Amino acid sequence: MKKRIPVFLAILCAIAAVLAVPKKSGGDTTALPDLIVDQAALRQHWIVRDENLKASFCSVQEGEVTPGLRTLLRFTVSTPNIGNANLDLGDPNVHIAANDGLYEFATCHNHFHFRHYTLYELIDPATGHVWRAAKRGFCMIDVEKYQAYPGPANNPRNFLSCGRPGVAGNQGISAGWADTYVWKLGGQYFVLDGGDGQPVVPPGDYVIRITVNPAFVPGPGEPCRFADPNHPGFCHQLPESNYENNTAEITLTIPDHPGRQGVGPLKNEPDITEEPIDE
Ligand SMILES: [Cu+2]
Repeated sequence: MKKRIPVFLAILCAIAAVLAVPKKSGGDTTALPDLIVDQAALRQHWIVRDENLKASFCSVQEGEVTPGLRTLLRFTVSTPNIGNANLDLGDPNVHIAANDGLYEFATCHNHFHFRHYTLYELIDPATGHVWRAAKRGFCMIDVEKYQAYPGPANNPRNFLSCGRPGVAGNQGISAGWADTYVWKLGGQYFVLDGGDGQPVVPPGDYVIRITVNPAFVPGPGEPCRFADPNHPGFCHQLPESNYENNTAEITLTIPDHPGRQGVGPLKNEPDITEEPIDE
């Protein structure tokens, strides 16, 4: 008996240790961001209208849009992080110094942009033709809380600054927070009248498809930062626990003559005289 008690205790301790260790480290290693696209925000915030685009707008310069009266489809994109870890990119200056290809300096915005953060597509379901939007880069920060986040409601806001050369930024999206690009911001539009060199978008039914952290096939010499576990050969720029929930779509009808007041949930919103940019 005297001998068996310590053995029994030792076994208990060993079991407790085995149970405790994976619980702790497992919780750490499985904590990952999970980016989604807020479908409701997209559905509730779009407009087709005629707008006067100034030559001074960054989106006009970056998107190679001919200034003047253009017919646009504007829309809002919000990308919440519903995972159990922050998406933490830190200071873009560090990424630029490391030459890792994640960031570039956007001259017109005077801050750093993440490349290929979100894919904006306008699709003609009849032909499959895809139009691209005017937006060229993204600065990821915590813009607003995501009300439908299933986790704790008191997650702190951590990421607030885009950064520029010599000025440290801190980019990312905290768990429970969303980065939101409202419809008024530079580049949050498709040009429908051919004014950006793409074909004219005729009136009819279309799909807006937004994909955050899209899958891509790396080109020669391009690193595969995070391999997609379900789609061999495809890679992502950012880590996530689930790459299958990264897309949202809405269908809409593009009218023949939207006019200045416009058509869509945001009709009658005031004109944009100076283009706000993402900060
Ligand atoms: Cu910007």
